[in-house]
Amino acid sequence: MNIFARLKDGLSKTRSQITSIMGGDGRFDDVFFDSLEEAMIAADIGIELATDIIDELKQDLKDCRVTSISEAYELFKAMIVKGLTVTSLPEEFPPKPWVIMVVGVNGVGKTTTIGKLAQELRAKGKTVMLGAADTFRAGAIEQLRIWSERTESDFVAQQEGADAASVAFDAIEAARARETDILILDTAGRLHTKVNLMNELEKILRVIKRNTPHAPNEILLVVDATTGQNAIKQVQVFNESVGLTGLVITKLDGTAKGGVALALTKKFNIPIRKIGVGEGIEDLQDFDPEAYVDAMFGNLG
Ligand SMILES: Nc1nc2c(ncn2[C@@H]2O[C@H](COP(=O)(O)OP(=O)(O)O)[C@@H](O)[C@H]2O)c(=O)[nH]1
Ligand SMILES: [Mg+2]
Repeated sequence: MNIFARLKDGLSKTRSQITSIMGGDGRFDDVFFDSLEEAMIAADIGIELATDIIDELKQDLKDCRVTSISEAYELFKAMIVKGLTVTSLPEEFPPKPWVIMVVGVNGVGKTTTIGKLAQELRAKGKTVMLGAADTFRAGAIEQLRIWSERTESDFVAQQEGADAASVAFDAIEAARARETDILILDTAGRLHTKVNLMNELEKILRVIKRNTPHAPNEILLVVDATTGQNAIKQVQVFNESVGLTGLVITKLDGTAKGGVALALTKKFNIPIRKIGVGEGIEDLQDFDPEAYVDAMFGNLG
């Protein structure tokens, strides 16, 4: 199954709801608007945003004198696309290394995303190093090491329980010495408390910045699409602590909850850099708002 098909598959529930509403007999009545709103809320767009979208749609229908459902459908989708700010990962520039720090709570797919990203960058001919600054579990270090082998990337780690900031420091030094193009740092998602976790991330940041003022160039938060509205809380907390430059939304395969991409963009205006649509090495995509909105909201044709 190709990547777009997999994304569509996950979002099929929302899509069939919306197409059946939009394929109705064409009256813009309360039933129409209510069912559209419900379908959006079921897709995890969030009540606030769904209500805003409906209000804006009602206004647009009036302003544009739209009378047919098919025109309303296009208007609706264009409105959604417009609301999605996206920019792909910037091309790296000197001095080397370009440093990407990856953060997020446990289990969202950080390490897997790093592996996929390394693969993509290697395929573009870049040299990549992975730094295992998630020192919380030996398993986490080993998992990243395996990805480094699969992607023929360099690997820097210390033992389980080591100071994460010290690993980050070593990795940056090694990447500079080897003139590596891109260093990607994995980080922990679970310490004993949220305060500990944020302190650790802030310390990593301080150590990186002191050593290499241009870094990190990117701080990506990975969020799991299936966690729903809880993702909003995660973005808020990590953004306050470390200042995010981009989001990666994972597990969009096999979820009907794709609306979270919209909810996050609307609330934080942090660009979605990548989306994850499976566990495999090739299952990382650029976020294409039009393709995404088509996958989520369908087509009548
Ligand atoms: N279906 C699916 N599974 C994913 C995706 N990304 C990661 N996973 C799985 O999620 C689980 C946790 O991933 P991991 O990278 O270890 O998360 P971490 O704790 O944030 O580093 C693993 O079983 C991954 O294979 C995705 O896009 N789709
Ligand atoms: Mg991990």
